[in-house]
Amino acid sequence: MNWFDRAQQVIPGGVNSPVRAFGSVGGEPFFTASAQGAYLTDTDGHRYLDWIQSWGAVILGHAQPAIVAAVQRAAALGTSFGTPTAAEVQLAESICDRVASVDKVRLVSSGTEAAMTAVRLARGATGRDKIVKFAGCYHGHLDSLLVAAGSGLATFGLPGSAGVTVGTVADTIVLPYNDIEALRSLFDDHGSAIAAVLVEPIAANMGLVAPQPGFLETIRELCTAHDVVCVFDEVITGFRVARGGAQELFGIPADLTIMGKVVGGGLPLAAIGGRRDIMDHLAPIGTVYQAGTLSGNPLATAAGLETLEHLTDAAYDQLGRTAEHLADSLADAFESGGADTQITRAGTLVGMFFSATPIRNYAEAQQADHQRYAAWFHSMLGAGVYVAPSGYETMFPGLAHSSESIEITAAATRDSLR
Ligand code: KE4
Repeated sequence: MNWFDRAQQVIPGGVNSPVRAFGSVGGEPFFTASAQGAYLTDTDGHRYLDWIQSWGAVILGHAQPAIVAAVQRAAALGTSFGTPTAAEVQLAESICDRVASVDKVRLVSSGTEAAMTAVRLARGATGRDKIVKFAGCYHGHLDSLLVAAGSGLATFGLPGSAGVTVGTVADTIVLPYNDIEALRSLFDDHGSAIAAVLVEPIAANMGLVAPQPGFLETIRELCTAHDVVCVFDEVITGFRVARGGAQELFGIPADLTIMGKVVGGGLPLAAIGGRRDIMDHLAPIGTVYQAGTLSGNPLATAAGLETLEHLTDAAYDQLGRTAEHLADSLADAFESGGADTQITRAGTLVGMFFSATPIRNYAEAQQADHQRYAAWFHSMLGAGVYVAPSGYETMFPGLAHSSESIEITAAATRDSLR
């Protein structure tokens, strides 16, 4: 059965999310039949060592027995009630316990929904309109953040997708990531009109790009000085790069935090959390409307609670060691093959670019050799190793990855370069 041919008859592009179609690297996507630990098995029975782990939504490894059991137990008690449940309270308490800057939490079903809520909430709480984001950062597919990465410094957003109106992005300002000067001059000119600055504290949607020293600190300083809501999008970094996410790793508190992926344990759950004085603007006690039929769903809260239970200090130590070992092994493998690459490790995330020079922002990420990346991707896939089907993504080392996983990956990389 060629599932891709069949899928394209009834699903646009044959996929339910564009990156899955292998458009950036070419070729046809495999269809996964099952997964276990660090491995995916496709409908033809091929096994792949999986460094994507559902784009970071899975961190304990696929089909982790405690997660499966927790979801099975919850399902047997009913799949959705549309009423409050104790598990939602327990998950919100667990998030507040981990992320120091989060006093209150609203659970939703996707990172996009959490980002959309953050934007509306920041505008409602401040009475201001402007939203600042950084080129190359992705916060989900909400209209107001689907803006083109403008050229030059502070550019007012231009629609980044068909169907997004000029008016929708007229209040969105796009800056280059890591550009402290552009940030300062924007605040000098427009500080009092800005509702929020949204940033991925470690950028992982333009490839992996770490914040330069002073970048996040300057965002924090300027937001405080101008009463602007500082929003960290920790959908990828949250509960992954440290127990309390990037905020703990860098020691910089946000005012609002967008969370997702890990906190849902692989089920549809995301969250917006932050300062009580901001969060209390949300309906039903505040005037900023937000809602969701499946928000705080019992299956997802069961998977999220079980996942956080397993993310102990020892787990973070292991994730850190795996990330360091993977980064070092990849660097050695590429160097041995004479390839100019930048291997980035930021917290427990590992990324790579085919580039002779470091990558600090989206414009530079676009200059990396993405054709060479595509060739690497396919030779790795042929060797049974699944890395991101785009050079603008990253690798997600998890608890199911072992030294053997890394040796297999390094050997396949050396072979791909020969
Ligand atoms: P979702 O709406 O896809 O759950 O979350 C959107 C989102 C928000 N913020 C950050 C930092 C994100 O990385 C994402 C989604 N990440 C992509 C992978 N880079 C999801 C993969 C996909 O689009 O299929």
